Amino acid sequence: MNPKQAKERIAKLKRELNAIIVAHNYQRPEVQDIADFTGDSLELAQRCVGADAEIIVLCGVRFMAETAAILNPASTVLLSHPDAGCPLADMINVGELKQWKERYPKATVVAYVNTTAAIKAESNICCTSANGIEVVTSCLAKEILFIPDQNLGHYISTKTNKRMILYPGFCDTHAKVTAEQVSLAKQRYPQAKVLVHPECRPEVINLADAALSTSQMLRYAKSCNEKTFLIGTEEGTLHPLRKQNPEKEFYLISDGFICPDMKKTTLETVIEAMQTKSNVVIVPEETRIKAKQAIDRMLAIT
Ligand code: CIZ
Repeated sequence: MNPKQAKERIAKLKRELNAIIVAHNYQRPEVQDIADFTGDSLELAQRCVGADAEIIVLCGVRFMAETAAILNPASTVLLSHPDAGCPLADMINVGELKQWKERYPKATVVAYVNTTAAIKAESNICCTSANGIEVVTSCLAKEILFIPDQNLGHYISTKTNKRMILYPGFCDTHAKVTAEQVSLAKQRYPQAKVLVHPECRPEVINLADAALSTSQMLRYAKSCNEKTFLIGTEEGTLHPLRKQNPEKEFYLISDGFICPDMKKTTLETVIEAMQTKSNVVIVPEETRIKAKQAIDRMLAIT
């Protein structure tokens, strides 16, 4: 099937199934282009709330599809590839979280959305890379147990006055960027604005002009007068950046900024999931209700 046929097939399946397709900014360009809307995980979570669709096809990774299922119990959520997971989300399990909670009984547990539904259900409130500072600042407790991304947690700790206990998880893809790569890229494009994701290492963030989620990068690039940008996040983000700003130039800080799980989804896997109604994401009701409370607390302040 060529790309044109694949797109037509997807459009037909969407009508037949009363489905919507949502895609993360890290998806392949052709997958982003067939989506009803794209965004970071906060935007996807918000846009899915009350979605008037029998089926939501989530082009992203499993924790994102779980979030859509938690917020939309009346819809069936299909993940765009059965094995699209998130190594960061898998770095903490419920047993480990319970041990950390026992060690820090007074701490409020703030869970990055890159966690499983079971972990969200054991947490007080969720956050994303776009609203982490707001969420942590809103917590009454002085002590925050932040899970599972230590780099995002460290970045938030520099912007708030909380005592942050950081679980030692990290994103393989963002951890690859080094301060040396940023310095080299800046030598090549001295006038460029450097935008990195807060999942990057602290020494990388220190060299950047801003640490932003992907949707914040999109807003920043649009409103900034600068014409050249060095980007420190997964390469999929270059697609909307370039599409929305054809007069500007965007370069990755270094090659190899690719999340293998995000790239598992193709137009063919989307068709397969829709045609066979497979990869249904099911969150047990007890877990869903508890996880939803942590997500709702986040949405209420964002
Ligand atoms: O929050 C998200 O969706 C992630 C993982 C990255 C981003 O900033 O879009």
